[in-house]
Amino acid sequence: MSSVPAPKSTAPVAHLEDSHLASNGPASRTNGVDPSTLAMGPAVARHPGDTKAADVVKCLKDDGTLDPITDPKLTGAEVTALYRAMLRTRILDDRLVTLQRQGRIGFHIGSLGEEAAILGSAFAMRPQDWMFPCYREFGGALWRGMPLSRYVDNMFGNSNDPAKGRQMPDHYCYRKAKVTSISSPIGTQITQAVGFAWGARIKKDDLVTLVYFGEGATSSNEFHNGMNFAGVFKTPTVFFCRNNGWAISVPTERQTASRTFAEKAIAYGMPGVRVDGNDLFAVVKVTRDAIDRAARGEGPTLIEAMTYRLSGHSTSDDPKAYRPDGTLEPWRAQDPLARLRKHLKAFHGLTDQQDKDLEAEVDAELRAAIVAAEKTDAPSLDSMFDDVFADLPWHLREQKEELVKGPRAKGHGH
Ligand SMILES: Cc1ncc(C[n+]2csc(CCOP(=O)(O)OP(=O)(O)O)c2C)c(N)n1
Ligand SMILES: [Mg+2]
Repeated sequence: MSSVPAPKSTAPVAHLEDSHLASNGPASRTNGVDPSTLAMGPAVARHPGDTKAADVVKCLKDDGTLDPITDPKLTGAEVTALYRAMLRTRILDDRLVTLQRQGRIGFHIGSLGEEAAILGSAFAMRPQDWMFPCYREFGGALWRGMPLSRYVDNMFGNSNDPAKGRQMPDHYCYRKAKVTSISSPIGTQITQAVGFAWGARIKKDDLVTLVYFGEGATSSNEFHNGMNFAGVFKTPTVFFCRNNGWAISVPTERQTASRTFAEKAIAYGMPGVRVDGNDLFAVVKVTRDAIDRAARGEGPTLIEAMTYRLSGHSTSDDPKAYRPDGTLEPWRAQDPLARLRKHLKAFHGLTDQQDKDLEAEVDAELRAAIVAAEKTDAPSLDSMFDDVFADLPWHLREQKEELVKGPRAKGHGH
């Protein structure tokens, strides 16, 4: 497969307001676009060089220093905690892929390379805000307090899993931390987040909903319905689009003819902002600004976090079948974890030994959670009839009786 040439940065210089939210200026469809790319549609975040465009909010520089204008001023303890959370997410991803390859779990959909976008935005949320995840945000849910065991139980679908193994892996939920359940059909969580926010506004509850979705979801009805409703009714919603370059095998330039995903906000009367999604500090800054704005009653914001999916879509996917050779390396050089590590070493005294110790500590925590989840029994076979009807209808009662007498009920792990 021939490799795709790295597109030149196509973004025009956009004026940024103090809050770093791009203003609702007039949209120019061809502004700054290299006409030679128009046949395929303009390239959108297909090369890390695109994140250097002037309208993309950045903070963490190559030398590990922070831009004082966009610095969200995190404490050393906060940065270290976020680094640990990103590291844990990465190691967890690695372990879960191995478990799937060994046939011990059925599936995993990871966030390799997208950790700064996910953790930075989750960090910016306030305790009273609600997270409506897509499916790659387990790191954010853990950050908000979902216990690791709760997540790993779902990965194994064991009897401790609240869904009792009736959902796919990576379909966790944790109401206590205000993390809603995962909706597999693309985009459905967007309208849910808008409706929830509208309800809160009517009740005068001080909360914001933050909804995650991939750039592929911008082609769903729900994206447009949700954005339109949120724009008209000024719901307190933050739309967080992880532009990771791909929707399974469909590249961003086949997803939209818009110059950027952020500019779609203009049509719905809300601000849209592009941020370097591999820059933890910039992500915190723009998300915090958007949440503050929503909380002040000024309405929704669309954030486009420019990042890259360094792995396959899921363990069921082999990106070698469609990802051109040589595309990964430039993004690997922008690895969000490595960039943060550099900052921590330069400004917070992180040593190689401390880094290794941290990794060992996280690893031990994960191993313990995996051992416990694997030892836990599978849900009982007849539990598949629970939780839908208060009183089982006669035909399901009959099926249940037949099932528990049958040979499958005697098996372990079903
Ligand atoms: C309505 C619907 N259509 C198709 C699918 C199959 N599907 C699962 S993930 C996915 C790609 C989503 O891409 P994107 O929104 O960019 O999110 P990413 O996986 O890159 O994070 C598709 C098409 C689905 N789950 N739901
Ligand atoms: Mg995507």
